[in-house]
Amino acid sequence: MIGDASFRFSHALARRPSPAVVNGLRAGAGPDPDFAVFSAQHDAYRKALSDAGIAVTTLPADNAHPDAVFVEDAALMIAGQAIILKPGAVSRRGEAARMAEDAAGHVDGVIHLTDDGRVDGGDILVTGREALIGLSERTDTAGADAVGAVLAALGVASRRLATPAAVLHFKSDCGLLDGDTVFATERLAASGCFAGYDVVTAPAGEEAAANLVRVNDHVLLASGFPRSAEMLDRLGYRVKLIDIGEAAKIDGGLSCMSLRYTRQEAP
Ligand code: CIR
Repeated sequence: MIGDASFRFSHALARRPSPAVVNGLRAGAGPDPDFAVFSAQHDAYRKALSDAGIAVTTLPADNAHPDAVFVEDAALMIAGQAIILKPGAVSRRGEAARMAEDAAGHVDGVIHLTDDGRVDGGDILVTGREALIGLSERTDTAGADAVGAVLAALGVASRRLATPAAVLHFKSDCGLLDGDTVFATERLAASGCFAGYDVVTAPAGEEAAANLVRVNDHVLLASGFPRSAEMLDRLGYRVKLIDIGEAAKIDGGLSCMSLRYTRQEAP
């Protein structure tokens, strides 16, 4: 049982964007992000985590990997461990080794996946009960099963699910509101993958708002989605709007710019 540990955290790792971020991967042919604006938005993002009571460690930029600012895809932090993942995009594979070095010292242990396969952290939603692992263009069955086996050894149940077609990551379409409640797009919720959970559906046309992040008592929501903000506010959540417009140009969301975890206290 993960319980509130799925959204209550003491610490986070974030990586400063590098100037190479302008070359980040994107599905469409949209414009490059502006490095200076991206950096300022990243500063505000980290401040929002701090305001929610998180001690944020800012890792140095990784100039060799344009997408390295999206740290969530390289590791899964759970139960005091950093599970080092296997990013599915060829240009992102080196991010995992770098994250293994950077995460050591912040967690009790670093676990490497030994099996074949590919898995991005953006495809893993940890709820209060289990880890939901979406198969996608970046995460294959072998990768999902490899993470599932490690999670099982840590006492965490997991399920393998489908990500809607043409959606980058499972979590592009959902975020956790509390251990039993998810905010999700209609297209993802319609798959039935959240049966047994309370589901708040993102308003039509605001699908990109779905990747919100619950951190302690705050819900971080990308700005520009007024109906989502109003809906969540009405439901009693403390919504904090964050402008991540530059990250969005290269398909980045809120969850992917930090690895949130709880530092185990020494006995
Ligand atoms: C990529 O395509 O890999 C990056 N440009 C964006 C990754 C966003 N990661 C995430 O949503 N977990």
